[in-house]
Amino acid sequence: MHDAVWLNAKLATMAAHGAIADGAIAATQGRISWVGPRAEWKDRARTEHDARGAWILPGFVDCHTHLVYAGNRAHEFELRLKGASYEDIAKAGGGIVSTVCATRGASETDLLAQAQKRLNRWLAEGTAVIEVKSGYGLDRDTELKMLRVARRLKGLTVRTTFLGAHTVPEEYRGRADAYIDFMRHEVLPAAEGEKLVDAVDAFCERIAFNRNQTARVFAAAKKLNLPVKLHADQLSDLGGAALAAKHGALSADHLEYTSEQGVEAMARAHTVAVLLPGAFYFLRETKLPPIAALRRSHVPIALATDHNPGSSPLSSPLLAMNLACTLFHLTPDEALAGFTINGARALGMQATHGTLEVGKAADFALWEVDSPAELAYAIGANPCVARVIRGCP
Ligand code: DI6
Ligand code: FE
Repeated sequence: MHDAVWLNAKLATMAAHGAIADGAIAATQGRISWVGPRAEWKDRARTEHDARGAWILPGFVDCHTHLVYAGNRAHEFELRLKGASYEDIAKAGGGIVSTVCATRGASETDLLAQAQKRLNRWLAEGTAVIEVKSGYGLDRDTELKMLRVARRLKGLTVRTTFLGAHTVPEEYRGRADAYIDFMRHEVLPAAEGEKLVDAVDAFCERIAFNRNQTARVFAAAKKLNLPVKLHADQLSDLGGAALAAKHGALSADHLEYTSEQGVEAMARAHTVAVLLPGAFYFLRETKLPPIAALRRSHVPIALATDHNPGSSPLSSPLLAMNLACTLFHLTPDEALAGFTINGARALGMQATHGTLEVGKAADFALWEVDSPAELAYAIGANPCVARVIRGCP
């Protein structure tokens, strides 16, 4: 006897089963306990739901966000429209550092209320897992405060990533190496001590940290047995993707300036490519990530919103998929895989999320569309009619 079953559904399993035109999916104790064609469903369930012909997809996995922060950067948007570049603004003391100021000044309660409110948009669009980074604190108390807020978010599964190496704060200006040591020796161990960290990330870029500094952050993560990921080659080719691969990173993210060699290194290391079309669009970047090379080398491609107040104030997985298709020429199938199976891989969660398969979390969403491709096609529509989390509608 299963707890619940959904009948009269079309299933996009994102797994070996592929699409099932007339399917059934059952959940028991929060996990998928049966999935297949309706004609083969012979079991019974305590509750029967009629999906009314909706498509059921795995709950989306947004594997790269900076959801927790205070304030906004609308003013910088105006400056950029007048010709200033993202890097100019950062060098003049704006950018990430201005969000750091606002975030340091906000209480944990306020940060949580703001982030939870933002999160509603992801919930409404069928999201089951969201990754949330720190990195707007850059001091011990605020980094921990951000991670605590992330852990307290409700409505879906949250994965936290420590991004202490996001940029150098004012008080360490000109002393990036000392700052990295502070993060490695004090802040990361303190955060890990409170069990606030699921992975460690860094921003390897001209306006942030070099390869050597990034490698030292990775070494600290390794010592604590934490997986790593990297903001790599977003604004310039610093060899970030290859560095991430060398350290066995779960993912390398952005990748606009990544070389062929970087892609090959990622393929060998099974590092997932996380593409972030929101930042590409909002910064009016023109250099495309190496999509053809990624496909050729069979590097799994994940997509994410990169939601943050500076470079990607994007709160919609659906719009991110549309942008990935229009700007990066991904196919709708690739975009859907990017927010399901490959998003899960980018977080090391492929055993529990990303597909509709027996044993995985019963986290899925019902969509009123004729085909899954419509989810990547429509702009600004939200055809999500229901979300199921751990088997509960
Ligand atoms: N790359 C990004 O796109 C975000 N962080 C990063 O390392 C931007 C963060 C910000 O501008 O506030
Ligand atoms: Fe980011």
